[in-house]
Amino acid sequence: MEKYLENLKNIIENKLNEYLPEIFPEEIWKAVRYSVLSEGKRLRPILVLEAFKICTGKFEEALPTACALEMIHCYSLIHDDLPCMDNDNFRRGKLTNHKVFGEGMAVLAGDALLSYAPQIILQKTPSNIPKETVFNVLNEFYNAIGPMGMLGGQVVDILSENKEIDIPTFEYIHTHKTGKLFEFALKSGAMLAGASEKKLNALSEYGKILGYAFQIADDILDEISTFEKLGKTPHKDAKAKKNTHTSIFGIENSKSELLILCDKAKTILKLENIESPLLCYIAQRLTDKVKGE
Ligand code: GRG
Repeated sequence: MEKYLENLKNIIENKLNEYLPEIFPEEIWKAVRYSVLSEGKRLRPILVLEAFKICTGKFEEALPTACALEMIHCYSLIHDDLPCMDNDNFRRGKLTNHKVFGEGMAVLAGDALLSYAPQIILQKTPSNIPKETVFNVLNEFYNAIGPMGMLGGQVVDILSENKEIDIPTFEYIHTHKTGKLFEFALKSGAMLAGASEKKLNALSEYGKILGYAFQIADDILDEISTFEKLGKTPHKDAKAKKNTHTSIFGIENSKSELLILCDKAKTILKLENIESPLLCYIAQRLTDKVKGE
């Protein structure tokens, strides 16, 4: 399975390289390429491809949407690392974008990705996918990344710093800031494939739960892991007095919740007869990763 994941990762990275030009003004593309082509797991685009593959047996036609989603993820990382947000010096084992290119260029690199990613979906999705489907995917894309989605989660996260928050607010932050991109990954793959409503809903639900579980795992790893393994500075959440799953529920409860969510994600697939060793493996690996620390 790891070999299969590595192969998908290479395919995505080659496409990202192809989609990101090195043209005038060179400095912006240099900054964009620095972050996008750095060593990420490419989990979100892999999920787009897998959802499409579950429904059609192939994945190539979903590559533009998969790459666009990775570009949005990279924009969020670049902006999140800025001094006005999380103020991080390292990401993916390298200096953050603003540390290399300056704050102004890092803001613009994020903006460039935000405006360029939807064009990739529009321009590169093969013409055998109906235009109406592409339109609907784009609509979901904007829902997932904007004020109804990831950006909304980030807003509430910032407003909640150094404050005690209730559980619904905490869940809103996690399900939006992190969860919405995961949900979109599965949903868009299914939509592009013309999946039945039942299958689409089941895959979206898996994505939603996996996204929440992923953030819990990230919170746990921030407490217990190291710079070498994370590629970024650990223990930052506690220092910034952030509301994390572990700070609210305690590390052992977070670990139990993670297990429950990953089992739930796998059960959803089983109930809908969705055969995907990869989706089961991804949910399983998330829990194993935390156990292995
Ligand atoms: C700037 C609008 C805006 C939003 C920023 C999502 C987000 C909000 C910021 C990203 C930073 C962050 C800590 C997000 C939580 C999700 C998360 C754990 C991201 C890291 O994802 P990985 O582990 O990273 O998939 P790689 O590097 O492997 O791609």
